[in-house]
Amino acid sequence: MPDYPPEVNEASEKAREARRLFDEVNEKVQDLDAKIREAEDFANSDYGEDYAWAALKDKCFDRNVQQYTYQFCPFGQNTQKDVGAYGGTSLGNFKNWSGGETNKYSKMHFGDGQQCWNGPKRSTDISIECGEENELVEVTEPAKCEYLFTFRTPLACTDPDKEVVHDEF
Ligand code: MAN
Repeated sequence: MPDYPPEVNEASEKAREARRLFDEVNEKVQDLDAKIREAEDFANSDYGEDYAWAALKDKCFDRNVQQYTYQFCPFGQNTQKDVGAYGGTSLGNFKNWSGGETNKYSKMHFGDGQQCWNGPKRSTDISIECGEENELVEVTEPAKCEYLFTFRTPLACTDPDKEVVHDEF
């Protein structure tokens, strides 16, 4: 170590400490930024009345059909994977609820999946039914690279508390 004058040593020590503090604060800012983005994403998503459908966020459901494992990830990306293969083919990302005005939450549409050879980008339509458990019960491909999943979930069952009560006379 060369012999620097004490003021130089002091200044360089201060600079080191300032950098350490900066890195510490910077890391906190990045953490907070990520949390803000996550909260904004959540606020901008449609999880239905009482956010009930948020229970399926970050969950995925599998079903094997012939040589494929199909995976349904409700607000994420669906995939088709050759049994035993690594990775998979994207069958689309969640786009929107597509049950129409009367039954919006009975269907989901996924689009912009992996391009089909001589065909469209892969897409999935999900038909959602009432069932005792969350389960992907059927997978078909009605048209080339257009997939149809049937998903059962207790979330699609009518809440007895919310059923229309008819006046009794
Ligand atoms: C793969 C799969 C099939 C699809 C064909 C189209 O084999 O994704 O589901 O029909 O590609 O070429």
